[in-house]
Amino acid sequence: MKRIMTIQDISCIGKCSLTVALPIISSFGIETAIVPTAVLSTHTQFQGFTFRDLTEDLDPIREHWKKEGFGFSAIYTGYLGSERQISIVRNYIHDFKTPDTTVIIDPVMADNGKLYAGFDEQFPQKMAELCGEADVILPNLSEATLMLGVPYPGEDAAPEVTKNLLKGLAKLGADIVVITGVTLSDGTFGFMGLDVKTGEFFEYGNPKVPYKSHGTGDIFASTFTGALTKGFPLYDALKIAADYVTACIKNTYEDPERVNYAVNFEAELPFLMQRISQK
Ligand code: PXL
Repeated sequence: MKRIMTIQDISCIGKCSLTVALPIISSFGIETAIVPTAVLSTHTQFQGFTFRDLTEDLDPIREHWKKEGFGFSAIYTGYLGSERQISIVRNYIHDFKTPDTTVIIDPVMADNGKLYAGFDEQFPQKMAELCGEADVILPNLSEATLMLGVPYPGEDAAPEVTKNLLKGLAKLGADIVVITGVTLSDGTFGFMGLDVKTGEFFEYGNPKVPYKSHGTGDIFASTFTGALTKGFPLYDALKIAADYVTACIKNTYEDPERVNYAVNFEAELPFLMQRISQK
């Protein structure tokens, strides 16, 4: 069985980071090895969340895994709580990346043009440096602009603006750069990407559902990581992720009993399974 390492926090309530990465990657039939960076009572969109920093555990976990000789098909990182954790992640990549390991970095730190609570203004620069270690990066528009130090153009940014951001991100060093949550020229909503080696742009979108919630970036990145590791070609893996996220948002939008802090990703796991089986 293939094994993916994912490094991010546990938000006990919030349906984000590890609490979506684990079920989603597992549903691809892939072992999910978790490196929990922190335990929070909820994600940071709530007031008064608790935060147990697990930084001190990260090096011992890495050392033990090294000693045991564990290998990984992919290393996927999401929310990291501090600059120190970013340097520790570098050590994980250094120790476990082989020619058969894909490094996927989702530089989770912002939405709607604003950094999440707890991050200082230096953080995006450090995250940008970490992105140089990745094969694939998956920022949203806010994260892309913060890492490039340019103004946030808003969710309805013109496709030409997004293309220019992709050209900027290409300089960070990853082979494939993708911006999620963007409006395409035909009015659909999805992702735009650039294959840095070939200079080829690509995009895919679905009709926009007028509903926004938290955790959708993590669902996208987890699904993409699972699908790519399962053997789907890059563009197909991105499309599966976009379709699943759209299904989750739509399901939530139509649910009169929805919660306002996350999407109904559980209810659409059968859709994801069906989508994967069409390989
Ligand atoms: O979904 C991204 C995310 C992950 N982890 C934590 C968060 C957020 C977004 O708010 O607060 C702790």
